[in-house]
Amino acid sequence: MGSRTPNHSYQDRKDDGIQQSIANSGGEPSGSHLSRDGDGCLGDGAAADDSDDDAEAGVAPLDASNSPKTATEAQKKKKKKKKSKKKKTPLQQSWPPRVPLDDIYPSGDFAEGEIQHYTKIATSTAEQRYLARIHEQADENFLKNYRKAAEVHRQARKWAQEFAKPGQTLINIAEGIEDTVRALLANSGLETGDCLKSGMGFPTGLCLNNETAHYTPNPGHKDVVLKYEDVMKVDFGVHINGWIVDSAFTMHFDPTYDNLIAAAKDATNTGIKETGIDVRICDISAAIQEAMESYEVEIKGKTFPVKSVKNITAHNIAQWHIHAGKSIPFIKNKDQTKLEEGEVIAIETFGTTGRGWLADDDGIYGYSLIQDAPLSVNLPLHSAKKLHKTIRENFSTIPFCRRYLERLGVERYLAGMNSLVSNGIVEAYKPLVDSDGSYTAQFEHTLLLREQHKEVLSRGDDY
Ligand SMILES: [Co+2]
Repeated sequence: MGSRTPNHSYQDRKDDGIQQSIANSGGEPSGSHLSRDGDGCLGDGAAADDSDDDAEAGVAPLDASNSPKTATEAQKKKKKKKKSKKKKTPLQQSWPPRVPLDDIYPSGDFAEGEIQHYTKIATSTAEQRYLARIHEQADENFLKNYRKAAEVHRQARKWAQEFAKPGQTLINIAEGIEDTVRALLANSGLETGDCLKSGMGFPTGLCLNNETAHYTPNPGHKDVVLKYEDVMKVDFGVHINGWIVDSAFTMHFDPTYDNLIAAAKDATNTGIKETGIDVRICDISAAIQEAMESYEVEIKGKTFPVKSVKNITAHNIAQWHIHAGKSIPFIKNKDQTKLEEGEVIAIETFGTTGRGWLADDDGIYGYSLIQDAPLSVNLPLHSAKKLHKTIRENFSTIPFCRRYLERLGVERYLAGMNSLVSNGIVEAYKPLVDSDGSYTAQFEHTLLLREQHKEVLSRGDDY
C-alpha cells in the first residue's frame, strides 16, 4: 500500500487440478528458494534446518508403497508403519490454498526472506542499536510471525497469478486472495477481535491501467472484468499481531507493457539494494528514479518515457501502522532522514506512461482509525458510536474496506462512517489515478533492517 505524499509537496506447478505441491517432499517452505537474480545470498542453513525439523515431525517412509520381499521384512515394515502412523504426515498445500500454514510447517520455522548484505557500513551508536533490538526481544515471535505472514503472502499471490486471467472479475480475484490469506492463517476473522490477531493488512488493491493505487471492489458495485490489455497492480497485506507484510506486483498479458513492468520491478529492486541502516532517504529516491526512468515503452507506435510517480511513496511500517512516518519518494529530493536498524521498510515504486501525478478518483478505497483519535467522542448518531466501537474492536488502526466491514455483519454504516470521518476519528482513502489513457506499474517488498543484513521478507521466486 502506497503512502500518498502530503499536499505541500510463473511457476512450474504440476497442474493435477487438485493438489499443488508448494512444499517439496521435505516440507521446506517454497520461500527458501529465493533470489536467483539479485546479488543477495541465502542465509546459512535455515532451509536445511527446516527440512530436518519436518523430517523429525514425521515423513512417511518413501518406500511405504513398495511390496516387501520376505515375510520377515513384511513384519518389520508393518511394525515400522504402525510406529509412524502416530506421527503426522506433513500436509501438502491444496489448490486453491486452504491448508493452514501451521499444519504444513508444524515446527513453526518458516523460511527466512532473501538476505542482502549492506553496501555501506552502519554507524549507529550502541544505544540506537540497543533500542532497535527491543521489538525483536519484546516479542520472541516477531521474526517467526513476520516470516509466516510473508509465506502466506507468497502462497496467496501464487494463487492470484494463476487465477487472474482475462475474463475474470476483480471481485473474484480480491475475495480469492482474501479467502486464501484467512485460510492459511487459520483465522476467518469473523468473531469480534479475531481480525486483530491476524488477517488482511489493508484492503486488497486491484488497480487497472491508469488507476494506480487504492482501488478495491466495493459491495454492490458493477463487476469489473479483467481484459487482455489491462495492466493490473495487485497490492495486498498480511498481518500477524499488527505487523504487516506489504507487498505488491503487476500483472499484464499483452507484451506491449513488458518494459513498463520491467521498469517498476527494476526500480523496486534498486531501491531495495540501496536501502540500509543510516542510508539517507534522498539517496534511495535518486537510485530509484534513475532506474525507473532508464526505460521507455512503445504503445501503438508511440514511444513513452517511463516516469516515476511523484506523489506517492514507499514507507516504513510500525506495529498497527502501515505507514509509520517516513516517506521515500521515487523522485530526487533533499530529505536527509536516515533509515535505522530494526526498522521495517516497505520499498515500493510506481512507474507510469502518464503525467506521474495522481489525483483522487471517485469512490472509496477504505478507511482507517486515526492513530490518536480520542477514545470517547460525543457523536450525534447512535450508529456512529456503534461503528466506532466495531472499528476499534476489529481493526484498530489497520486499514479496512466496506467488504471487510460487511462480512462482520455490519449494515447501514454509511451515515455513521461519514460522521466518524467528519469528526476526525476515521480517515477515508480514495482511489488514486494518473492521467486518462496512461498505464502504471508497481512492485513492492517488505524488508527488515537487521543488525548484520537486511532481510527481504516478502521475496519469492516470482518477484
Ligand atoms: Co506499501
